[in-house]
Amino acid sequence: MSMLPNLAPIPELFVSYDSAQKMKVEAADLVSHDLTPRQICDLELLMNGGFYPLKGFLSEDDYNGVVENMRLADGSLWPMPITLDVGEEFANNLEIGQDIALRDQEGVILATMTVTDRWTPDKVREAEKVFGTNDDAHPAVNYLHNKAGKVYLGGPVTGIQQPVHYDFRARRDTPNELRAYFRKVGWRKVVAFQTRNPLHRAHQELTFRAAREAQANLLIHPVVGMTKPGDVDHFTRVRCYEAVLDKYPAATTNMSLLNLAMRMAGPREAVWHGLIRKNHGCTHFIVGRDHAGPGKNSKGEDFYGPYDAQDLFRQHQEEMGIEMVDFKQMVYVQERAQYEPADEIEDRDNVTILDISGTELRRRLQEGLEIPDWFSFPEVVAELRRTRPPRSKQGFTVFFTGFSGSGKSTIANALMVKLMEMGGRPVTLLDGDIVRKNLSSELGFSKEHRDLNIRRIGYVASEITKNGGIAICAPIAPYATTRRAVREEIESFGAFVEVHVATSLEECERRDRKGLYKLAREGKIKEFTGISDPYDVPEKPELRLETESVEVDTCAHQVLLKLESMGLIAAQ
Ligand code: PPS
Repeated sequence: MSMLPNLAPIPELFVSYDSAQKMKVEAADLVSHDLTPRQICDLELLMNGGFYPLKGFLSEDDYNGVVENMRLADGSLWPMPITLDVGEEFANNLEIGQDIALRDQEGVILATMTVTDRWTPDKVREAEKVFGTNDDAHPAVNYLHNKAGKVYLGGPVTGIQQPVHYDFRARRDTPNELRAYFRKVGWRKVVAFQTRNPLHRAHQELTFRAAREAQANLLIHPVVGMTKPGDVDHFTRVRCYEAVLDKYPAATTNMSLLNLAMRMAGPREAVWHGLIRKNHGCTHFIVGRDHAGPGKNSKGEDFYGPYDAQDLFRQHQEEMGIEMVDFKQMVYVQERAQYEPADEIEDRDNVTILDISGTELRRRLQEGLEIPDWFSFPEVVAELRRTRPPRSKQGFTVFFTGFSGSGKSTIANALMVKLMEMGGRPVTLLDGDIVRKNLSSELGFSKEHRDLNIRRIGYVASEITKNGGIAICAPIAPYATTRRAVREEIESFGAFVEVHVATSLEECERRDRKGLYKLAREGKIKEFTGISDPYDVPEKPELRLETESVEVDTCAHQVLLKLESMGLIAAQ
């Protein structure tokens, strides 16, 4: 990677204002690609120099080099494939050399791209090389296999305008804006702190110490693009960060928001984060334990070793031109009423060391329990409590799945009236048949239509959950990947309780309450679940209901008990 003189402007991909106005008009005639939320984040950092030295979405040669050995075709270090994934049909209708318009989700043209490359990637290889796994429990592997388009397009990008952000505008800076700011205030050394979580006292202490050790100023540089599913939303986090900023000595520290779509790729992600911060004019970068870790794999194990990210960063830091400050884990020593680095406490046996894990913090927030002053700042706790009221006051979704005639609707109805009897939150039933009548009347039973149907249900349920209500869904929902996508959408707002109504196919067919199984066996209904169409049995539902020779009332009660054990409703 070529080195830029410190704090000189970094090359951007934008054209001048006048050319942009002209291009906007001309680009209206081009074939358009509507960017996904992740692609919008990538495009923003491509255009503003955050992803320097990239000049566009990766070409096939660059992609192969990045996947295999973290290098572009010209040898520059770059650890993360930045690719434009599209559907096969769209890709097949393009000519190589053709310009396309890249639009945001409202249709605004942000850039054009000359398509120089089109290829079908080997996604299994990409996942293995970049993320070290093909386990779908890894968010980026799941994205690659289940969300990203089949074909990649590569080529140089010409920037017309930045994606528009209406929130926290004053806190968003391009690399050149930050570079100019550092020049203006005379910050020669800057330590960047990457985060996707709220900051508590331990973080404040460690960032402060990191800056002091490096004799540098501090830039809190949180990610507000896409983070890990289930994270605290960025609106809440930014309000929390604002409160913590006041705790640093005046004029030593600043905060800027980064619209990055994280991949949670651990070691490779750390190197990527370092390059991005170098581009933003920083000289040092804090890398902690399990940096950008994706959580546990499907066997309950960590994807990466806790210090793999630090090791990989260390190997490349000279070439990158940004120095790592390794994270000291800070713990609270009660007798001395202060935070200290865990590895520097010599009188360990004679002092009381206190810590609260992320899981424990979530539990305390969920249950409305005390969060001590030594752990966080009162302003931060107040913000978190505002956004995350105790579980018994949050919205949630109960998602029944099972064969036609398994008893989903009947149990869902019984559950609905029991919840309404208890009161407190509005309850909406999204039963399979009702939805097909009101929301999805044009849809049939192909895989594509079933997915669309379930995604619509998921969307409505997520809105209900977000706004504090209870959504009860009762479709067949035969595909595990679609159910998982809905779970992810809903879990960012509240609990998702999957209930597998496990009535056997034989029993459903024996009951045949609507006479549909008979018709399906006679071939008069095609693509019938269980007969001529697949059903993925849920592997780990929150609850599995056996319905044979069990009363409906008992089944509904079992769901209530589950909800109670999850803290979603008060004890019966
Ligand atoms: S899906 O797969 O989740 O979109 O299905 P869903 O919307 O729940 O609709 C299922 C109801 O439609 C009737 N029906 C069929 N089911 C499965 N396969 C085929 N081909 C089919 N054709 C019609 C059936 O009565 C289902 O009702 P339930 O309530 O599940 O018994």
